[in-house]
Amino acid sequence: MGHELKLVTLFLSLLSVPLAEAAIRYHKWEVKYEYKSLDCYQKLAITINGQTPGPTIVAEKDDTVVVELKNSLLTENVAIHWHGIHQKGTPWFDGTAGVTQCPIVPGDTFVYKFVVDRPGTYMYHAHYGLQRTNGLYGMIQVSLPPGVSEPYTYDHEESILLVDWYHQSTYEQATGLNSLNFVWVGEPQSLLIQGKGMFNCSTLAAGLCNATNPECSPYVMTVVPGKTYRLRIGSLTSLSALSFEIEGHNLTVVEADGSNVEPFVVKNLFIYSGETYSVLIKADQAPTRNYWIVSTVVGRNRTTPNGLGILNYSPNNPSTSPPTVPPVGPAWNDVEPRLAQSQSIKARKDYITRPPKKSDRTIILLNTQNNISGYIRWSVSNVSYTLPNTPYLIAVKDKLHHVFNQGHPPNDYDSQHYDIFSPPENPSATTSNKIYKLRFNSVVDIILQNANTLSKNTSETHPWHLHGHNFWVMGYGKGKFDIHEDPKKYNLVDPILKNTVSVQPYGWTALRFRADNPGVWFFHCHIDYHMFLGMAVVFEEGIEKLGTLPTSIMGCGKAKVSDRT
Ligand SMILES: *[C@@H]1O[C@H](CO)[C@@H](O)[C@H](O)[C@H]1NC(C)=O
Ligand SMILES: *[C@@H]1O[C@H](CO)[C@@H](O)[C@H](O)[C@H]1NC(C)=O
Ligand SMILES: *[C@@H]1O[C@H](CO)[C@@H](O)[C@H](O)[C@H]1NC(C)=O
Ligand SMILES: *[C@@H]1O[C@H](CO)[C@@H](O)[C@H](O)[C@H]1NC(C)=O
Ligand SMILES: *[C@@H]1O[C@H](CO)[C@@H](O)[C@H](O)[C@H]1NC(C)=O
Ligand SMILES: *[C@@H]1O[C@H](CO)[C@@H](O)[C@H](O)[C@H]1NC(C)=O
Ligand SMILES: *[C@@H]1O[C@H](CO)[C@@H](O)[C@H](O)[C@H]1NC(C)=O
Ligand SMILES: [Cu+2]
Repeated sequence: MGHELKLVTLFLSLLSVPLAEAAIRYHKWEVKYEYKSLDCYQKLAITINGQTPGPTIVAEKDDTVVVELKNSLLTENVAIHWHGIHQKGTPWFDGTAGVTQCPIVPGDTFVYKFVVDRPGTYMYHAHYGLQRTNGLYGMIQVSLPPGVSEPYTYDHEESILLVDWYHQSTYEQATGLNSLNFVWVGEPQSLLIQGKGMFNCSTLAAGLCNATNPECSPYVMTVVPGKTYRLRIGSLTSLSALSFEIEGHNLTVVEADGSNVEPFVVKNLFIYSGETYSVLIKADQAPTRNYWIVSTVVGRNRTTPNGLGILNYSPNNPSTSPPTVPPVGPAWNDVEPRLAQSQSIKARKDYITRPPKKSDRTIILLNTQNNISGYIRWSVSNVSYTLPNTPYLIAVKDKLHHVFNQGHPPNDYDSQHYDIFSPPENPSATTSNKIYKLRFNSVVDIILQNANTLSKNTSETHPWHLHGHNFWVMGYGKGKFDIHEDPKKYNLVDPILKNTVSVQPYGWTALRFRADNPGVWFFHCHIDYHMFLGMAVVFEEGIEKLGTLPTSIMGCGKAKVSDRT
């Protein structure tokens, strides 16, 4: 289980004078359902080799990661996405069912093989239906080769994956969301820190919830006084935006989605689903006691109790609860500090990659909800997204034009007249699986324009994640984007390169990226339930540059292996 072979291959590097080595990081995973009591409440969770979160993939820049994945879910397909890994030259291993591959059927083994070409903190997670919500996820740490160092120093590092946790099964959730009698999933029951939480079992009848189950205990991070720690923090929540803090310790933000950040100090880190950060903490507080590690829901009127962990200063002592009342976290509805923190994330001096000064194309994506013949959907510029059952990568490459809607999705909604502060006037959007074709190597601007949902005075926060690329975050604003004035305020000097970014209620966020990665790429809200309800688009670029597709990604819809041999 989880064993790792290091097959070393040598190649001559032009940059470092001697020989550099790139290794193959081999993992053999079995994915299956198991009963777990992660927050004391027993429910089925999806595990990798018995664990959730799954094993952390540790690699060095330019290593090849190989994951041999066996689907032992018995009655469910699976696919795993390598979040933040660009898959240059291997778009078929992006792991997005319906976009880049057919899902892996029960009993089958699928081999993912890709190069991790940039150092940083990344993640992996299921990308099939609502499967991620069941615990199929983990972290990827890509370090620099020996002899090369980060522009900051630390003594130790630790990965912390933050999620929210529901007691209801995803089958019930999916059915409720997809019914004429719409049933919303509500707020999560718990927040887990590195897979651990503490639900208050005394609110439930005895039986399934058992606070003395040894599996259920708070996450503990043990520190040595005086040392500096790099925390690689990732969020894969299904719904919640979070605030993360460690009582009595400031966090120095140094990395975001794999890019070096001009360091800044915060008391609490706001983190949206799909984002990763590295923060430095110094164990410089009184070592005679322990401190709370806290995650808190923000952006929604929370009912979920804070997730609690323990920073343990006494390596030889039991991890006792701190003597204090845990910090309550920031107010859920105060957007200002969240926006301010997003805006303070800039590329680190000496590590700046400047964006092109102009883009070739601008696509405005209006974020709202629609009511399609009684079905509640999220929509993007008046389209609720659906996935075809023949993956796009195969359909586009093989010119199977009949398997998805042809033509262009909207480049804009009616941005002149649309009232973003009111529920949609005509809420009957269309469903479609059309895709955006981007000219290879062109520079594309995306404006995420947030608007009112179907309910009065309501606009939600959405973290958007782009597969296959990083984008520059050009700017954030409030209200309606002004296509003539706002681009003048773009940050052309030191914008950060990220793969996930949030758009705040009634606000906009502008992104720029170069369409230079041949393949078909998902761009979607990283809230699982929003994506499930249509909050997504797909980009295609340079597919003619790709060689033969591997047959292992085929075998569903009209993607038949037999057609190609
Ligand atoms: C757990 O719930 C019970 C019953 O509602 C309540 O009395 C108790 O204070 C709760 N405990 C905590 C730690 O919140
Ligand atoms: C709770 O778990 C403990 C330890 O596993 C066990 O001894 C106890 O019987 C369980 N209680 C219930 C109500 O299941
Ligand atoms: C955290 O930073 C604030 C603002 O810079 C400072 O006032 C405070 O003393 C710092 N706290 C600790 C524990 O270092
Ligand atoms: C948040 O929820 C609480 C409890 O349901 C409610 O009393 C309060 O009015 C809500 N706040 C807002 C701003 O909607
Ligand atoms: C959606 O539309 C149906 C009519 O087709 C209506 O009965 C229902 O109330 C609407 N729901 C919402 C949330 O607007
Ligand atoms: C959205 O689509 C519906 C149905 O096709 C149409 O009636 C409506 O005008 C469209 N709204 C906008 C803002 O484009
Ligand atoms: C929505 O906000 C406006 C302006 O703040 C207010 O006048 C109105 O009463 C609010 N409506 C609801 C349903 O809360
Ligand atoms: Cu969303």
